[in-house]
Amino acid sequence: MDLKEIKRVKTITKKEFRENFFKPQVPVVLEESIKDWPAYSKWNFEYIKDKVGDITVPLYDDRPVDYKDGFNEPHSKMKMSDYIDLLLAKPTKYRIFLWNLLKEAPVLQKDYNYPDFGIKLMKKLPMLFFGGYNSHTFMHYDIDLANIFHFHFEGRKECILFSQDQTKFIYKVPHSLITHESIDFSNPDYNKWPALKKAKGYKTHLSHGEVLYIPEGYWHYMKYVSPGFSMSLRGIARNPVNLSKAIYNVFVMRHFDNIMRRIKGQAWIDKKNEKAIIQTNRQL
Ligand SMILES: O=C(O)CCC(=O)C(=O)O
Ligand SMILES: [Fe+2]
Repeated sequence: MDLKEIKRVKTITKKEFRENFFKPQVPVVLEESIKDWPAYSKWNFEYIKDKVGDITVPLYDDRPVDYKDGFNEPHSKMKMSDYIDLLLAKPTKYRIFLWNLLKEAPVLQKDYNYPDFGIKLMKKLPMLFFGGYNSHTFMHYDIDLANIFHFHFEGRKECILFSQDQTKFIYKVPHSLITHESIDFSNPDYNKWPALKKAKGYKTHLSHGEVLYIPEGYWHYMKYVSPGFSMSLRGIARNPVNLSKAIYNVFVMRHFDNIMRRIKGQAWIDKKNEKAIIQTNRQL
């Protein structure tokens, strides 16, 4: 993989953001754009425990997709305070994924705002993500192919991104939003996954208070180098091709995949994984 370091700036104006990053759809890290948020100084594990420790949270690990699971169905549940204690005590694969802050933890709302980077953000979908030492979020793109602003708190996180035009090289699983789940994007085995050598993407490491702009529909893989959490805010996809893919994913793909899991069971999942390899190796 040819991974370029993502460009970093301290702060940015609306105009600079639109011209240099949003219009050309290039990722960027904003190092000091949320220093005025209460969250910047307050958000750490102790604070989250204190504010929302009693809430039960859905947890995901990195087990392979199983036909018995629904699309994005959680693998376990725990009280937030117990989960944070676990994160701090030892490595765990359990992650919180796409936890809607507005619905589940509205007291945290007063700690951030919707920054004006020159694109409209969806106010109903502030999402939180947590992970333990060395855990990772599989390489995926979001179902709505949104523009994502990913605000990171606590610890360090490794991020690898690919635009949609790299899809042919990264072993996408058909009828899904993920790549083949056996690939370790932090340290890929090119003998097993030779097409990855052709993939061109981006990488960075995020620290507390940094914001990563992920252009619309970009593939993203995140690895928690140390325990931490992040919040994502999103702006609707503007490119008509991305917008139509988003509509297809939400209204067709997701339901079709669920139906096929019910009818064909594990054979459906195995077949898709096999196809990911055959179709991608054709690029060689
Ligand atoms: O950081 C994570 O665990 C995943 C983040 C993500 O997928 C997103 O912001 O869309
Ligand atoms: Fe995502």
